[in-house]
Amino acid sequence: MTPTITAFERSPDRGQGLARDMRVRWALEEVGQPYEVRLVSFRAMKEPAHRALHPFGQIPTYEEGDLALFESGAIVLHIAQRHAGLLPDDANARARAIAWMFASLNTVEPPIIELQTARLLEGDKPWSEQRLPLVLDRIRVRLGELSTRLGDADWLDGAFSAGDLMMIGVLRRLRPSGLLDEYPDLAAYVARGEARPAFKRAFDAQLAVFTSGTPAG
Ligand code: GTB
Repeated sequence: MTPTITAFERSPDRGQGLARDMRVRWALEEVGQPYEVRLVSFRAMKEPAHRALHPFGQIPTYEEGDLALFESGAIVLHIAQRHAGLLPDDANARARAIAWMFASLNTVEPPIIELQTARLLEGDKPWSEQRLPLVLDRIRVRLGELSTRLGDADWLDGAFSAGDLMMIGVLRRLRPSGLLDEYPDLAAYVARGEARPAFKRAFDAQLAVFTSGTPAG
């Protein structure tokens, strides 16, 4: 059965692939599972029909027969468990790959979201100038730790896994900030992920949504 995911009808990132449907698209491409996309507007996301799929009125969602899922991490884990290619066969290695998925979402992404909140939503507050360096430093601590663990390896734990997919998806959100460039090994890690054919197919698919909705000229 072909799954259907949801994505922004008009992504605020203007086709940079920073919204969370990108992780789901990438996972589906990695395992060779065709999928359909239903584009939703910001208004439609908050309506009952969409909230029945996603209680918080967000994207992405995933529908496959009787199953409806929300949360990009849960969706990618579901895809990785149902198809070969994103999780190792060895039980311990599989558990570690899943730990990296959680680490990306619970340990690395929160300060990155904080930075976006500080800049986009709180940039005009009188305390913003004092807060921003604290937030930046919290991200640097995490990036330094991640860089130390990655070392000279190509991927976080052996072969490329759903753990790398999620971590790279999270790190890509730092692109606009320039912070990733302070860690050339992490920038190279992200570039390795982006060089994967499955990533490119997913990226092009989400970019096509943006370009098809952009008036020429
Ligand atoms: N924890 C959930 C998950 O992992 O799936 C978070 C889902 C989420 O935050 N979805 C966002 C959303 O639907 C889109 S990805 N927002 C609309 C709303 O809450 O009303 C977040 C995002 C948005 C925009 C950019 N960007 O423009 O660069 C990047 C990331």
